[in-house]
Amino acid sequence: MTTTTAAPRKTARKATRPADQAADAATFEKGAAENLLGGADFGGADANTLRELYTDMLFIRRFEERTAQAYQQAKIGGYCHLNLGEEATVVGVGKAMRPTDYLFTNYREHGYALAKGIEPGRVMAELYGRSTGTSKGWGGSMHMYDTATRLLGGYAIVGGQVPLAIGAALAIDYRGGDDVVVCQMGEGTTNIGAFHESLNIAALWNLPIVFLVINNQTGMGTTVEKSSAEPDLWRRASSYRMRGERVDGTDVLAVREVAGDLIETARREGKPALLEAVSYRLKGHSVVDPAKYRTEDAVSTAAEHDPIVLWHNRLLDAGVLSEDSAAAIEADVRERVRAAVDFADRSPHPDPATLFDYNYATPVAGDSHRLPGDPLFTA
Ligand SMILES: Cc1ncc(C[n+]2csc(CCOP(=O)(O)OP(=O)(O)O)c2C)c(N)n1
Ligand SMILES: [Mg+2]
Repeated sequence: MTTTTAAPRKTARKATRPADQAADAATFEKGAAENLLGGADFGGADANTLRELYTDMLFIRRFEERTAQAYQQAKIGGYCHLNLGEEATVVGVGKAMRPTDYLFTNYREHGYALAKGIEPGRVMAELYGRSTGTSKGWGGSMHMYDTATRLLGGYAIVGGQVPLAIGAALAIDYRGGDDVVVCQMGEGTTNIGAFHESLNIAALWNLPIVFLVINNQTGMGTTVEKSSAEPDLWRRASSYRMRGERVDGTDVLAVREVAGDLIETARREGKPALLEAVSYRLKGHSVVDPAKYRTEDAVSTAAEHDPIVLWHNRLLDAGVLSEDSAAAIEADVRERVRAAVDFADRSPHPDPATLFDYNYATPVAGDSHRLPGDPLFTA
């Protein structure tokens, strides 16, 4: 059932299982064509589900656009990375997970926090650095965390989440549970040592984890071809005799299907897997990046792969969405985003006295509570 293409493409579906990985590019092409959903074939999903996927993606889009605006108004501080262009992957993976499954992400995680079911007001409040936020306002954009929905962060250090995620998978296995860990990261992250060490351990120990590589084809300003000797990232799985798949990350239904397959296999058989989701970053690396290093071609290619425009048009063509129902969804989404911003704006700032409360889980002797300007040594 699994197929792939050698290069990112609109209709990419599934990559290969390890046994298939020697197959040549022609076989991949043929397989990809056979797996086209095409026309009005939505793999059996009903119209309400298809509209819900649209609504959820649009919500993340408008939330992120509003976030960029709030950042420019200096309501949000620190670094701020958006999921613009990756909404289909975020929503598709979110739908494929059980609520009790754990999610680790990099710093580009606002959409994942929403997809995991965290109240949008709390996500925006964290961005605003308010005490009602997911991390009580001390984490900000890159450090959202919520035990209730099992979002275990939000990591600013590239790849910081990867070894921690296999630790969580080991804990699940050790306790005999049937939850799964999804560990999201960017394609640039697949070149760090901890990525390879983690895949190796996960495969050796049969840990229930899916490594989700968001191939937005850029790490800050560096293209995947310039940073990865093997830019077909799903192939990295074969080094660890792990199942590797590639999916069109701009197709929400395809992502839901392939991610669901890998997550359920991990749950059932305790087998790790790697999923490469190919998408296009619609804007710069972070809100402050004007992305001047991009060619006009790259900008227009990204716009052509806007997952929301594609899904909107597909649903319109299939009669699942009308101009009126799309407008109603738009109005509802904008109202919910407005309410989230309002909640954040009305929420209090954290009490400075709590600044050092979350440095360590347990008291640590000599833990410095020094603030800038305080003397190094107290008399
Ligand atoms: C250990 C470490 N090195 C460098 C950085 C600076 N940095 C932040 S994001 C980034 C690029 C990561 O690209 P990718 O993994 O593709 O993720 P994307 O931003 O595209 O989601 C780098 C080098 C960092 N945060 N941490
Ligand atoms: Mg990237």
